[in-house]
Amino acid sequence: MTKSICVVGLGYIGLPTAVMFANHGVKVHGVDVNPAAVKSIQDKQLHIEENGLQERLNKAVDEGFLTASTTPVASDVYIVAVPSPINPDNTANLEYVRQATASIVPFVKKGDLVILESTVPPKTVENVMLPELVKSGLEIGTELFVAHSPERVIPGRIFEELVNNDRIVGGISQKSAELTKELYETFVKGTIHLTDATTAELVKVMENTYRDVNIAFANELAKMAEKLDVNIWEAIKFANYHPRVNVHFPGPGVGGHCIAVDPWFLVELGGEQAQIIHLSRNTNDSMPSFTAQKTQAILNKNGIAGATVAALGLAFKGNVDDMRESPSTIVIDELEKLGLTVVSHDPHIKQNKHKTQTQSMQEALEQADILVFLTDHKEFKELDPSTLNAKSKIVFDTKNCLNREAWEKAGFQFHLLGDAKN
Ligand code: SAJ
Repeated sequence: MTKSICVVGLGYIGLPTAVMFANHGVKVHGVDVNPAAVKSIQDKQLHIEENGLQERLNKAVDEGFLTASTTPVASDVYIVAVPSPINPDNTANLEYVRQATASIVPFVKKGDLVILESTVPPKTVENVMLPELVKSGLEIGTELFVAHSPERVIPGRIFEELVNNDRIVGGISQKSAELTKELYETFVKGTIHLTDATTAELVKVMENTYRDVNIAFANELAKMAEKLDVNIWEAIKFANYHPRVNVHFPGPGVGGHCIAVDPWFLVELGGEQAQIIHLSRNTNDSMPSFTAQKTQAILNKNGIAGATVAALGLAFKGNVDDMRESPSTIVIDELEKLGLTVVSHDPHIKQNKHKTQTQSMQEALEQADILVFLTDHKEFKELDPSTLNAKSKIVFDTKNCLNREAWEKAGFQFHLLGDAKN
């Protein structure tokens, strides 16, 4: 049975999902409120960087399986994959989910399936989507099927993970879950586990919160490392040799649209009960300022005043071009607040995305009094310090991504976040 699918939201998740179904012979129509996103798909000019996406998009469009527009079209299945960000006060903004759901109501018919992919606070399907969907006049769960099927893919490896990861599918009724499973079996090789919608919502948010809390633990230890006179990276490596221990890693902060955001959903719902979760968010949010202060301390120790800092890496993590919630941008703000001048470079981020960007890495190296590595891009790991033409011989690695020995051998004074040996 080949169904037609309308995917609402053509971003980091919606577009790869749309392309994946289209590559498997399903007729897909993509919808985005942003006309530029729609045009870029029609023209096969990608607006996002993701391994393997361009080839798959070309195939989907050329074979006629993927079309796009700014408004929904009648289909058998509707997949909602729109942003679910937080407001400035850290409460959930579910307006995009509500609007996207409302936009498909005029098209749904008996037997159709509506799936939410966006990560949302538990009870969103029940409290935000269903009140819109009942306006169709269809009976929810028997005439109109509704499920939550949260994506669990990691940017940079989306296509591999879309196929191989297990999925948790939560239906508003058993039939809703079963129909969703059947649909995703078009390309998913991992196991698809069925549950109810609220459990699926909680599971997804729990997964990201687990990482946030674990990273906060590592960051707390990194801050203590200097007093303890240890290298926290080495300590974590040793601890993780234990078969039941998996301590995550410290860094200049936690970014991205997921791990830095989703725990707030639980803080909002849990209130006083969400203590560890709330504290972890605050700990991770304190890291950009900790990084800036440490940069300042290194400069002071070297007697350098009125310095220029090269912030290397603007993306929120290695090997992606995504700057959303990137701790690097907050580190830069904090450095500027301390009165330092900042120049920046990122091999994955196009020019003029950030006010401090230089034309090239070389331009940044020529001006800076200290090189601060904020993102573990492979281009940085592969740098040969002996051939670098830099004004400064001071380097601060916040991600443990450089080969300390090689940099010291090349004459650099080497500093590592979470290491007493500085
Ligand atoms: N980070 C650390 N220390 C670590 C690991 C990560 O500081 O030990 C930082 C990274 O530098 C980055 C941030 O955390 O700034 C988040 O990066 P990430 O790679 O942990 O996660 P995301 O946001 O790219 O993707 C996560 C994934 N969730 C889990 O691994 C549980 C992914 O599977 C989800 O699909 C995605 O969130 C999402 O969309 O929810």
